[in-house]
Amino acid sequence: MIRKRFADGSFTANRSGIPRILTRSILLTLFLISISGFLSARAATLPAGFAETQVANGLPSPTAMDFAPDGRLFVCLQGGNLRVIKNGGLLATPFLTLTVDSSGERGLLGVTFDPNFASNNFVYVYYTVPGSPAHNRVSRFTANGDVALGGSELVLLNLDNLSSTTNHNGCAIHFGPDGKLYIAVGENANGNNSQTLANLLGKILRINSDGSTPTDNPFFNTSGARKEIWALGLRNPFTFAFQPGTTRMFINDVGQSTWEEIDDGIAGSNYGWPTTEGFTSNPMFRSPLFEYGHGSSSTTGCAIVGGGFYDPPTVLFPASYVGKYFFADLCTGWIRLFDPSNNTAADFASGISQPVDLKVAADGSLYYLSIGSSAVFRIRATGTAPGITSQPSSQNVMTGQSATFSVNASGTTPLSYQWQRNQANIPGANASSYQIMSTTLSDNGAKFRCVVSNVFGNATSNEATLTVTAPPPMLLSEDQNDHAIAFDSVTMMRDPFPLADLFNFSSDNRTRLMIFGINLHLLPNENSSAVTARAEDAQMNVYPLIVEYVGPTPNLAGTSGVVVKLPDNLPAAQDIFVSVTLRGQTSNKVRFKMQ
Ligand SMILES: [Ca+2]
Repeated sequence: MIRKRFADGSFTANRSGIPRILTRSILLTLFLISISGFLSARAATLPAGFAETQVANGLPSPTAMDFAPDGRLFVCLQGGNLRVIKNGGLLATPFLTLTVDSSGERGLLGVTFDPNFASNNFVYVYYTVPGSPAHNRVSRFTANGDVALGGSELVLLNLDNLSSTTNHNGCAIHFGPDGKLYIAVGENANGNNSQTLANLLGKILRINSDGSTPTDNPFFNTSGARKEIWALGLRNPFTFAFQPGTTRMFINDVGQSTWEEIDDGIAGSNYGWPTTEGFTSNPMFRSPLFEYGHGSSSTTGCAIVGGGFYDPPTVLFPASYVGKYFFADLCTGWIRLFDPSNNTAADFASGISQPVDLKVAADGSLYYLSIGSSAVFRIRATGTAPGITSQPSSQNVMTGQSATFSVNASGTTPLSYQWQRNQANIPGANASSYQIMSTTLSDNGAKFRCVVSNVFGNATSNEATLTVTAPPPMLLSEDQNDHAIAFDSVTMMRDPFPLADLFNFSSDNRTRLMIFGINLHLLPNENSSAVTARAEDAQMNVYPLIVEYVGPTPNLAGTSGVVVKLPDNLPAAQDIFVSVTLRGQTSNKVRFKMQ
């Protein structure tokens, strides 16, 4: 229905959208496929946590669909039948059977419902009226239950006569938040139509629901302009959508041979066709918000179809989908998701056989209409947010040892992990386990937790506490005994260790002593006052020692020197035992003797 037409006109389409020139060979192929069963609906490829079901099939050459406010789904068939899917089943009797011209891309092409449908039962359709010449028309019918009331047609707008060219009819119709009926019209494969205000082709039109023209239309007072015109410069705006709850409108304009466009629907805009296609810096034209090129990849295609903002009354999909815009490509069979906040698009579904329309349902599921499957499908979210199944455990380690925290979580994959330390993200800590290779006292007391996420939500683990304990300080003694290794002067260095003469103290015998130990490293916020020292004599009398200095020993990695001032009353000529205490842990005792 929306196939490209090349300049030489040799590439027209038949009613199934298959180029007529190719019909004979394709028909044979389809016959062979059909008898082998492959023509039955194939499943789309969906992200993890999504599933689809076929809602109805047996819908030949479908063109568009829309939900009635009561939840019934109406499907336009190109041949003129408007079918109804109600309570999950396709009703046998069409709502309406129109006599249409269904050659090429013509036919019954659009349907929508009055904002006050619940009280007035008005249904609006867009179809091609047969004749010489033919023309497209927007009419209103009145529903009587599941069928149209006989004789209820009210013709709202007859569009300009068509040429003999049967493609680019546009066709989407929707009510805007202003209660006006917007109509997307193709340019009948004549680009000149898009730029003239003298006809309605290649435009977005805006009319009142009774067919009259709103006086605030942008060209209402423009001499020579058709007053229904709301925007121009479009090629084949096959689908468009309003964002629920806003005035935002996106128009999908099918491109010729290079770019497919998502255009920002703004009154009075000129979208540039046929002067430009895709992004433009020409100030005369409104450049698209998004374009994608032609091709057969997961991000390219040939005809943009189906627009739907994910803003349903009931949100079924992950919250990250809200406010984004689904669109599809007829030829490459994918549905992608456009993010209006940054004008980028992401993959969603693929492997669909010629999608032609899509709609977000009130229950939050996504429906799409497939020409290739002659069917309607419903995509729903089945995924689950993460749940923590195994919490990280608190760890007790000595300084220098490693510590590992681990979490396990349920939920739809892929799961992503972010470890936090004291509730701040740790850069790069994005696995299910987090390890500190060598703990230090600065890690003591830190709390670790993990936030596990997927598209359906996130879960935060309990906090685990890391307790790091330093080994107790130990004073160095001579090999095989407890005689202190010590200097009796801070300024005097002796060599080799251990001291050759344990009793060779300074001349006053009351000066300073430098003893050596390990596990006496001070933290950045500590100074020598963190270390206390004491001496005991043989009678168990205790002598507090004044600690004057604690610091690393030059050229002897891992050891610390502690300078203490000896008190005057320390007895001579007997063994004195000295010990040090750091952070509540007291060292061994080492002995020395004053002469
Ligand atoms: Ca354009």
